[in-house]
Amino acid sequence: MPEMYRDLREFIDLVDGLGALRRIDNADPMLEIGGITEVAAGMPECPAILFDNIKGYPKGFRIFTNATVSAQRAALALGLDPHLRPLEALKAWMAKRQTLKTLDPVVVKDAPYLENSVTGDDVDLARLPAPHWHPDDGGPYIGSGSLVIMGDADDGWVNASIYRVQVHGRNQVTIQFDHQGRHGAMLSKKYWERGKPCPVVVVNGEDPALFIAGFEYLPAGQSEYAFAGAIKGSPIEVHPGPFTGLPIPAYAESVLEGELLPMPEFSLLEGPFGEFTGYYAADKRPAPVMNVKAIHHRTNPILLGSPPMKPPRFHFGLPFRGAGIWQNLIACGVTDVVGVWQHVSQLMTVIALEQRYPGHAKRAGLIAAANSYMGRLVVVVDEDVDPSNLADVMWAVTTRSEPSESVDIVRGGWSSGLDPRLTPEARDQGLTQNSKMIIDACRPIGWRHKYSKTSALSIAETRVIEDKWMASLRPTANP
Ligand SMILES: Cc1cc2nc3c(=O)[nH]c(=O)nc-3n(C[C@H](O)[C@H](O)[C@H](O)COP(=O)(O)O)c2cc1C
Ligand SMILES: [Mn+2]
Repeated sequence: MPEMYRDLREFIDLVDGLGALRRIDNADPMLEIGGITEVAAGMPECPAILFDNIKGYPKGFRIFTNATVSAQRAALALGLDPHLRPLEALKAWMAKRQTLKTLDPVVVKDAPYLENSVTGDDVDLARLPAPHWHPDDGGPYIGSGSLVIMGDADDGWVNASIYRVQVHGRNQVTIQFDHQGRHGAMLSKKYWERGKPCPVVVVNGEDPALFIAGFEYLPAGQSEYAFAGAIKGSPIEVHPGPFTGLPIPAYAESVLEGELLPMPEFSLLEGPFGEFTGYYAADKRPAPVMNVKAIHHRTNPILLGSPPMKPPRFHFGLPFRGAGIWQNLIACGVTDVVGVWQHVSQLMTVIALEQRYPGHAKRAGLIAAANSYMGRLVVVVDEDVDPSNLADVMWAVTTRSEPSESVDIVRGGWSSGLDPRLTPEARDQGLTQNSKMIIDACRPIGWRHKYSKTSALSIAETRVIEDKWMASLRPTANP
């Protein structure tokens, strides 16, 4: 079992130990931190960055970005061996996720997040750095990878998910729900219908297991804390917030406590904010307002920043939603799947399988198309092609598919309002659907045994060569 971190600080130490951390001083939260983060995420080694001495802020008030953007660090965050190859890491996660046992959080007395507190009139969000991430964003966002905590007005359910949080002055922020099915939207509505504001906590600088849990589609009633505890193999330690009483991760770096005011009576114009597609999806729109009643932070707090960026850069270097599709295929009885991957920030899904019967590849492609959120492209390849390697996938597309025979288009599939290719009319009517192209890039099942033999090394042969000779090929081989 690889080392497990207690909090964000320990995770950063582990990243440093892997040689994947860069430290940057004197960057400007106005566009520079966002720009550096995006450029770094596009580099082959995709380093994580710890910003300190941020322009306009005292030393020690730090921002950490690209936390889990590489496959290696996504594996590390999941408690998997960071040296696994990406597809093996995703497979290990798929297997771990299938048997995950949730672990309820435990309440502890000590809470480092309370080391420094201000309340009432002393609350001033200018204390904490909040970057302006992309040029046309509507303002600074303290919450790009922050966790938003809310409880059910009647029972003990506590929800903890990632929603973006824009700063609007000394003591107000907005929280943005993509749609009314978000648990945060449902829980706040329940308070509002009773004429009450909804107690809410924004956790900045949570540990990466909480960040991953906050992105998972968990059923209503289930706590992301319990899922994060299962990832870590030990319960999340929480301590009730002095203002809200909501359980807050004890080792959170910084915390905003307050109330979310009822819509539509109260609102502020939110956004726009660059999305993970690499585009803006909407103009400024009304969003619910949180009155911040208290700010707590550890000494020298670290903000976990995770801005959406132009693809293929994505918050998570392992395509977690691809692991979900892999599980869907297994659940449907599709056998012989050797791998599933997603490229272009989830917008393209690839399945590799060993074809056993006519229709096998199409069956897998249709299931993946049905479950590919926003994606327009599904490719099915043979077992000798590594689905996580886009060059290999395109080699298969260009040498094994015949466009006049191998392409199907399914209309009216699952997309969202973030899709830049919705027509203006469809967008106005809320018709957020797109079509999906399925490319069968497998050798044709009927004559696959007569197909030209490949001259390429197989995946296994490649591994043997790598294990024996890779050291000689590295730049450090010839001193
Ligand atoms: C970095 C990041 C930012 C996100 N921003 C938002 C957001 O602003 N609004 C939103 O509704 N969902 C956002 N999401 C997606 C939700 O966190 C995700 O769908 C989650 O499963 C929702 O949880 P819930 O079912 O408890 O509402 C974001 C996810 C990530 C990883
Ligand atoms: Mn939830």
